[in-house]
Amino acid sequence: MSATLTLVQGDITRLRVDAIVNAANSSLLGGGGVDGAIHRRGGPEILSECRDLRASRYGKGLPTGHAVATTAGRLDARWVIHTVGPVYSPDEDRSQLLASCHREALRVADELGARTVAFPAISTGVYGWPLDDAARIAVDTVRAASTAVEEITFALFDDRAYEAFAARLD
Ligand code: AR6
Repeated sequence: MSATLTLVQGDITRLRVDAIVNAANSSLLGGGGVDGAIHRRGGPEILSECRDLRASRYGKGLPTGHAVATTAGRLDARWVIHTVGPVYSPDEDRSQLLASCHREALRVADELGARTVAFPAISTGVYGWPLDDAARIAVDTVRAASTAVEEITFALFDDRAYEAFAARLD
């Protein structure tokens, strides 16, 4: 059975879901954008688990397109699933890496037993991915994924992102 897709406009850190996906960077040690918001609102427990991951499985950092879970700290979620989107390049097609972020995040969600998962628009901020194309990749990938997750929510921060994803869901 495939998951129901829902769009909401607003701050992903306000959602009550089993798992919130973070558009992180390889260091796993925080940053700006949605990553900064998740760490700020979720509190220091998340960073502490990220540091443990860097000291163990991910000594060289989390590779682009991969995903790993930590606690969600004080967020209204059980887990944060960190994934690293590709930086957009006009010269090189990195779509498979962006698709992989979505697939891997859902694979980790399945391992955890998460039934409701929220994604931000990965790579569309600092990493520069054009919104329409990112929406196409994100929606098509989660639709095609085989997962036990029942509800996937895309949390879009502003009107432009919301409209790009809404156009893709029609
Ligand atoms: N809730 C939902 N979406 C948000 C929020 C929020 N609270 N805040 C921003 N967005 P970005 P990236 C949107 O830059 O492009 C970080 O520094 C934002 O409007 O957060 O994957 C990391 O540490 C945009 O549409 O992530 C990395 O270094 C989308 O989230 C780097 O940025 C993604 O923007 C990752 O860049």
